[in-house]
Amino acid sequence: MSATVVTACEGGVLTLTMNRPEKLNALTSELLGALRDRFAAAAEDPAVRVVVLRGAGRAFCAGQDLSESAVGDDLGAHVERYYKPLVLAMRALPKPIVAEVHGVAAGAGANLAFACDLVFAARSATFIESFARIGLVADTGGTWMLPRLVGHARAMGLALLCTPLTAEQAHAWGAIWEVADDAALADRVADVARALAHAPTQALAAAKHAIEAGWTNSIQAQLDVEGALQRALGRTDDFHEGVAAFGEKRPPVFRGR
Ligand code: T3D
Repeated sequence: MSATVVTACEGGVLTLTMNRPEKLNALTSELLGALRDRFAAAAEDPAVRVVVLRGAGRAFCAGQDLSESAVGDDLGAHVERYYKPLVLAMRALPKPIVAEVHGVAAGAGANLAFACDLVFAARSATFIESFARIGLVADTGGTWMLPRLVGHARAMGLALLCTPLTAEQAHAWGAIWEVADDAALADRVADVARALAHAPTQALAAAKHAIEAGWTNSIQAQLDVEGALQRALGRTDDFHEGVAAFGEKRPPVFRGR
């Protein structure tokens, strides 16, 4: 197991900590590969019901490690080999991913956060689409995700001007779910992750899948998606438990099945 990603799983919550604090968790091939492997494993592991992605030290992630030898060789091959499978694994994961962002999230680090399902940021955090500062285009799915999150005009401003986006602004623009006081961030994310780990996992997976599918579907196709998902969910133990608990006026106990 790679120490560049510290892994902890407790109570259904898998916490992945990017762990190169001296380099603001800049993404080496090893770190990227480890993240991809952890997300792939999480998909198969019934003990995992939610994933939290965070960074060690004073930052979330400073993007691609610019000192790595792969950089400058064939960046397209590097994107293909590491970034693409990582983002696809995150988007396909049938479990929610929560980003806990503090300090700076720059370049691929920012877009890694935006590829998560819920982003919580410390009030002092900043997101920087810093790619053009070094002559690159936003990657890690940023050109797909940003306009969907903040709209075309703001996505263009972020990509062309590389202006740091404060957590408050990111929240006001709808790019992230919540801003927490710096000292409260970890506890807030832990509370939310715990709640998600006790939620009906398959229903959350269906919501994630359906909302993403809706970006490209017609209303008719999307209604079909919803119908198919609802058919499957109607046969889950968690649906029966949810209805039974409602009738019995007690909190439901969802097992993710
Ligand atoms: O290969 C491909 O597939 C291409 C894909 C590219 C995807 C991308 O992510 S491109 C964008 C890459 N990231 C950046 O351009 C950001 C570079 N970093 C910065 O601009 C600044 O470090 C920050 C604004 C993020 C933070 O500034 P500050 O002043 O808080 O910290 P610092 O002093 O600059 O950094 C602290 C250390 O981390 C420092 O190391 P040192 O001098 O103490 O030994 C610095 O060099 C290192 N560091 C920060 N970012 C990176 C990095 N080392 C390697 N790669 C980095 N991206």
